Amino acid sequence: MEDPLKILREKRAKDFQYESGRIFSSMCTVPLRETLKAYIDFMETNALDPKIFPSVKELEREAVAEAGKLFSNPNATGYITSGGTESNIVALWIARELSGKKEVLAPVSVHYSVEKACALLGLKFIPTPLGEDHRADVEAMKEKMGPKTAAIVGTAGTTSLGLVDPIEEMAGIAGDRKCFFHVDASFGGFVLPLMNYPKKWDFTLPQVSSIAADPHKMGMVPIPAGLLLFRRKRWLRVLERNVAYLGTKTQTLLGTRPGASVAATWVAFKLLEKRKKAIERCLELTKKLARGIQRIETLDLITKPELNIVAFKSEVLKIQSIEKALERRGWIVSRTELPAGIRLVIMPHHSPSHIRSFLRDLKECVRELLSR
Ligand code: 0PR
Repeated sequence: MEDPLKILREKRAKDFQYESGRIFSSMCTVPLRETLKAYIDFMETNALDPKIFPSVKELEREAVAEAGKLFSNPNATGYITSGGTESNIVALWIARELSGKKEVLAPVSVHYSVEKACALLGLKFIPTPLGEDHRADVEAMKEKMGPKTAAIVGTAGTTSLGLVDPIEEMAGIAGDRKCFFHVDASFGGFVLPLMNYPKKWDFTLPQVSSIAADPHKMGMVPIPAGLLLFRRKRWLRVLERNVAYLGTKTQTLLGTRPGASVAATWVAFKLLEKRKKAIERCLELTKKLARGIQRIETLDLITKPELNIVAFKSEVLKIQSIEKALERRGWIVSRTELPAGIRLVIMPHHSPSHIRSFLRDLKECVRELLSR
């Protein structure tokens, strides 16, 4: 019989590798050596069962405390989730339980997991328009808020353009109605605090109720790892279940959960300087890439990049043809919908030479498509 591990290796070898620099479609990346080591060391641990693994409980408490400090509320509570989707589901679950209301307002740019969470929780998802700057139109959102609004959601680092919604203005309208305000910083949460971002977006604003931020995106932690934080300790207790047969209680959506993700996230908080450097490199490369794209005729940036995402469109060429032409040259990119364009996420696995060769190929693609 052929060695099954050999078969696995062969299959795996057909995947794209982050290290090749050819993946521009992903918010995930190569984990830091230390976070990977922590992950492997805790591979068999289960965060559900602190009787067997007390270390995991301790590490989770410490990681949440670090995250609380990072997001300007040392008293925040929360836990390590499997990623942005779980965090968004649980935040809205708690909003529903606390408010007893059934409607959620979010700009159309919100990640699709918010609509999914609403469907799961029996909540009505009400999308609200964007302003000309592609960020939430706060006035339009205010008009749609009413006595049934359970929560509003803002995004710090939108999925398609990497923009930060006007969180401070949104906090204003949430405060007026004493409404739960969830900030999805799944992408931006591990970037904004390390780049001296000038605007307020986190628990500094007293109306921000919860924050999702994913270590498995810009935190350089292996998949799966998300972080969900709440302003008040008592809110998470709404979900508490007694697990009598284990002599424990849980406040999480999942039962068995990887302690490996907890250990890896804990280590990530100890590697602030390393991550800061990686982020600075990404932001520098983002500028280079954006400048390069601006110089290519027929291509236009959709917006000035705020985080490490560049998105461009074309009035002349079809987006799908550009995507295909790039694919033929071995590049993986993703798309934006509003407006139709190409999205490039610049991650720690990218180097200056990757950006240069991507720009060279993009120029060639455009030339090829124009000459057809
Ligand atoms: N919130 C925002 C703002 C997101 O961008 C995402 C994922 C989520 C929540 C959901 O997070 P999880 O996927 O962790 O549940 N956005 C990524 C993206 O659209 C997901 C992704 C990651 C897609 C890696 C592809 C990929 O290779 O890029």
